[in-house]
Amino acid sequence: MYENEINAIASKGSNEEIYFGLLDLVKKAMSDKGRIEGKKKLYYISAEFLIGKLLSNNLINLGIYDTVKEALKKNGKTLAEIEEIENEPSLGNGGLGRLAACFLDSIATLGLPGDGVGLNYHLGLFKQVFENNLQKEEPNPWITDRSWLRKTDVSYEVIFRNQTVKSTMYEIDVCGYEGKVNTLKLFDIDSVDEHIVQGDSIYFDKDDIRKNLTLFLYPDDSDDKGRMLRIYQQYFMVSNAAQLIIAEALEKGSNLHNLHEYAVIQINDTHPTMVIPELIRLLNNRGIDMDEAIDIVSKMCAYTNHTILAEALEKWPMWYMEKVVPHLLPIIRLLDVKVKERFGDNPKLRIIDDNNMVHMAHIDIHYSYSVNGVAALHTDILKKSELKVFADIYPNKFNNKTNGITFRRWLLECNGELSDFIESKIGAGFKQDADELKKLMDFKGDTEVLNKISEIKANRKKDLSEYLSEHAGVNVSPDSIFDVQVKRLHEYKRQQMNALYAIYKYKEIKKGNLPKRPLTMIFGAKAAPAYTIAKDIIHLINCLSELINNDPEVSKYLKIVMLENYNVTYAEKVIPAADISEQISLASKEASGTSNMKFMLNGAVTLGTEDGANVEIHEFVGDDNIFIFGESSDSVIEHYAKADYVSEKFYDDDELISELVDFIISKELFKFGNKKSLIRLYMEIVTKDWFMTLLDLKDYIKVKEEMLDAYEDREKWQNMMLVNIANAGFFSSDRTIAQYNDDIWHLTADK
Ligand code: 26W
Repeated sequence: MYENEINAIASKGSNEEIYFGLLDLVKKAMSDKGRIEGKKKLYYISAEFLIGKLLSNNLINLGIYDTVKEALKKNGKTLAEIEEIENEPSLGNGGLGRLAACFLDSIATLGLPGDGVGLNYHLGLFKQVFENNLQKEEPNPWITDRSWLRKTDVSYEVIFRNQTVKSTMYEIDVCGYEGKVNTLKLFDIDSVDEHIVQGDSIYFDKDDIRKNLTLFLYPDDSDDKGRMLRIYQQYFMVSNAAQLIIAEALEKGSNLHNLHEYAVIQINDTHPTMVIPELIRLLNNRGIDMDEAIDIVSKMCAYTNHTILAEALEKWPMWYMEKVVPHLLPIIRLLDVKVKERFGDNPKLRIIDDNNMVHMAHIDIHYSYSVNGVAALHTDILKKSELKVFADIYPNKFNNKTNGITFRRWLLECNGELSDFIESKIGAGFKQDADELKKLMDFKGDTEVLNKISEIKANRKKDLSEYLSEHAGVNVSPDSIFDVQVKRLHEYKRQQMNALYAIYKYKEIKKGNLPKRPLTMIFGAKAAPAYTIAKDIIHLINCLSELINNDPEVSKYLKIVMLENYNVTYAEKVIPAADISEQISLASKEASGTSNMKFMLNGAVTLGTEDGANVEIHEFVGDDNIFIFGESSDSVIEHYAKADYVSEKFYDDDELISELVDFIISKELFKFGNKKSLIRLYMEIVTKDWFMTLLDLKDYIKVKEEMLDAYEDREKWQNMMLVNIANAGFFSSDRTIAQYNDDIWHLTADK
């Protein structure tokens, strides 16, 4: 299909001409496919959609990827160099945003009518640059004149306390794998002005909503103005969503009393919560009485919880909402009163607490018909502890939907060689039915297959090494073990524990205890701009990297790489090249994790705690094909309950621990670093360590050493790789979405 057009485009002179030629062709091809239609439609509302670059993904889903690659090859080009032209939109932080993108792919692939709804942030989250080993945030513009974004003439009025703004809706087509098309709808206002941003920083005047509303994702919320702007953004997002939902349903013949037969809303974390009172308000304005409006909306909404960290469960002061969206307050108060009428005045169940804070998750739980966690352990913890009071009164609302990833991007696209090899062994069926990967288990012990898998891994490691030497100015040996931790920076994810391991290894090498094989430790992480300790951890890793990589005695055996501005594009290069997948969060804190699934699918072996989806990965691959360490979630939860974890005791009582932690404030490291930052981090670990790094540190070192030894038994390791790939099928987002649809959405497409 499209062969003549593709050949003509591929023979154009410049990469730019080729890229834009393909862009136009793909957009046309997608419009030829037609939309997925159905009476009832899903609206997946999310503050984040971390969609990554789209060219390759769209080519794969349209079935013209190989044709394009061939045509380019004939002209001496590669798709990778053409795709360099495309900007990656940074419309998310990490897991939650990337999950939303994987879900859109699977929803379209399963042929279900469902659109994403979010915001068109002009400058994204931020672009991370390192200066003096410190993280600096710069704007990350991504919108260009010709792109995947399509301006529509859909526009709504959104009412704030002191002004009314007009929105503009943009669309990006989302093509299913060999399927039809849904859309991602991103709302914006025309008056946004990127010039109000000060130079190369992320600072801007937070007062002028018309100019700043959709500038950045999560603008700094360390002051009232920043937090207020978030409420402006959230309300803008959901008011547009609500008006869109009503307009589309009316067009399909709804009388609004039956709106729930036309629309279902998945609320992605608490950020879109205000869609509940907003929809109630709009229905009420159209003549539906309050009780009925509440009933209709409750039958339309389903809520996904992505974290049990208290600081992420949003609570907004009433007076903020009063200032931004006063018209929602009567409804929120009414929702609160109704809770009291039904369940008595239980402070744990209330929407508005004694301090006049509005608990967004409580609105979601009371007024949605489904509440789900994102991995078995996470949902269990929600039901048994964090949200127990709610699970007791609404036992049937709670359900689990273990996260998944799209295999189109995370195997077919990022590791075509592995995908092709798998196909040559078990056929192409796994592309539609990921469970078929199980057939690979027949090849356990088959030397030819194992060697090939290992050779493909070596190829990805070479690719990454070349990329890093060209783009990051660092040389790493593809023969070393690639040990990778890439994820948002947060203390609970414990990048600091991995950094303490680097210190351990450095000291061992200095002592003459040389490893059997060199180790390359790769990190990638952005820290939230106002999260000081997270930035200190980045600083530590950068300082260690400078110290170790420039020490001729040590760098033969150990290298530390901190990727600058880790994003989806980087992930696609790093994950296929990994030998070790670091999933070392404090048990009970990582809701699911999704990079753990991507690593597994690409034949890396997990080094992890029994946390999030690691638990399910462990169950699938068995004890022999994963390296587990650390205290269980039950005992961690007990430590918190009893408040009996004292990091200082671990520091005082254990010589190795204190030696490693002390290195953070050593003269060696001060040479490369900022003393204030390193001392602050040191103090945090010794006197606070809220996420219990020192609790698991020694077990972590022990198991990591065992893992490095295991790598030397090449055949055993290769079998582990195979078992991991073969058992990754469950973690396809096609499975996750099929479960959402069977249990929650109940969508069917028109034939
Ligand atoms: C209130 C602002 C805010 C915004 C975003 C707080 C926290 C966030 C996180 C970035 C949310 C997030 O990404 N959670 C992750 O969601 C993934 C998908 O379900 C899970 O796999 C991760 O475990 C979870 O941390």
